[in-house]
Formats: sequence, C-alpha cells, structure tokens
Amino acid sequence: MFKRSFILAAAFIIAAVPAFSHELTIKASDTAMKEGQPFNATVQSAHRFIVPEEVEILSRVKAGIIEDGKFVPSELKANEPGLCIDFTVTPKDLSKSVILVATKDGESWCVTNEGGKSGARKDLEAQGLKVISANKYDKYAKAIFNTSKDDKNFASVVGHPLEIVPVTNPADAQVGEYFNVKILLNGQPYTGPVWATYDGFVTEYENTYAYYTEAENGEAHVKITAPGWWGIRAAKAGLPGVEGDYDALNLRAFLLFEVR
Ligand SMILES: [Cu+2]
Repeated sequence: MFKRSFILAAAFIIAAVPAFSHELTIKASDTAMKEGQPFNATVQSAHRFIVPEEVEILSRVKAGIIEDGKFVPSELKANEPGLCIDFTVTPKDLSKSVILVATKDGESWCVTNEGGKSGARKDLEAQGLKVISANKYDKYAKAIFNTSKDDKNFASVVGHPLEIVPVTNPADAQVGEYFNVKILLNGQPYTGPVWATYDGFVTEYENTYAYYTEAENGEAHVKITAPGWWGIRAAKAGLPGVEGDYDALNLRAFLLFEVR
C-alpha cells in the first residue's frame, strides 16, 4: 500500500514538474549606451522571450560587464514589481562592442516524495525524503551591445561552460540572411539543439521559439526573419553530476543581440 501510493505520488510529482525550466536572459532598460555613463539592464528569468516572469534568488546570480576580457560584477537589485533583477554597468570604451553577461548557479534541485526541493541529494535523504531525481541547472546569458561594422569584440569568448559565440557580426545581421554562430561546450564544439526567437515573436505561449536548428561540430545557422532583439539558445542535459549532491548537470545558454 505504501509502495503503491508512493509510486502514484512520484508519478504525479514528475508530471507536475515542467518540461522546460526558466531560461535566463538579459534585457536593457536604457536605450542609449554612453561612454563612462551608467547603463541599466535587467536579468530576466522566464518561459516566454523576452517577458520577465520571476526574480531569481540573488545569491545564485551574477551579472555585469566583460572588460578587457574579464568579468566585472555589478551589484544586483531584486525588482519585485518588474519580475526581474536590475543591474547597472558603466562601459569605459565604446570604440568596440560591449558584452554584458549573467550567470545562474542552479544548485541541486531534487524531485522528492514531498515535491520539488532545493538541496543536495544526500542532505534531503538524511531528512528522510525519497529523492527521485537530483539535477543542477546552470544558466548563462550573454548580450552584445554597441555593435559596429569594424568591430571584432563581438566574437569574444567569455568562457561560459556552454557559450554561443557570434560568427556573423551583429552589426551585419540582416533580415532574410543567416546569422552564424559557433557553440562551445566546455571549450569544445557542441552538437545539439539550437532554438532562436526575437523579442515580441510570441508573448502568449511558453517555450515557443521562432526557429529551430541543430548545431553540428559547433556550428549553427539561424535565419533572421525580423528586426529587433534576437535570442539564440542552446541546452545540454545529462552531464555528469556530483556523488551525493546531484545526479546530472544541465547547462543552458542564451545569446542576445540586436538586428537593426
Ligand atoms: Cu521554469
């Protein structure tokens, strides 16, 4: 009897866990970027792109600017009414494109007989819970601003474990043409699914993208179909976990850029 109700409870819990988790993106609050002046942006977590939906736990998130190849973190502020996290950067050099990044350390997330719980598998088991699965979802977002035709900085690799790097200069992106990217998984060419969408494409439905392709040997090609802010996404599930903490590591990456 216990066993049967446990299985039923487990089946219900698994069904109740969304197939897609929140994705991490970056969106500007200010329109114009000026050298040496504060520029306001947000870290967003949502199922619809790019519509803010949830304020992430601040301690798990980092966001800021890449300067001279190094990450300079900004102070993060929870924006409850805006359902996002606010941060401010001060770009020092607008002779080249500017890269903003956000990362989320997902920590271990367990599906248990008492529902979804944050925490290491061994700690939850020590509390008497039955852990059905333990996953870590780490997320990486990178947004490119102030692009120009003679710039090379747009193609900088910032070193995220899963990273989408433009091959096409965003300043050259055009409706009706391909935008080429390379995708790196721990520095090696990624093979797997790639989704893309643009701001405003679909705001009613979750997890709905304008474009799908698959990267082969780290190369993917996205046909641009509208002007505005685009997001290209890659995901890698089932990487090795850490014994007692989580069974599998899952990586998600978003690249954001504007097609003018
Ligand atoms: Cu979610």
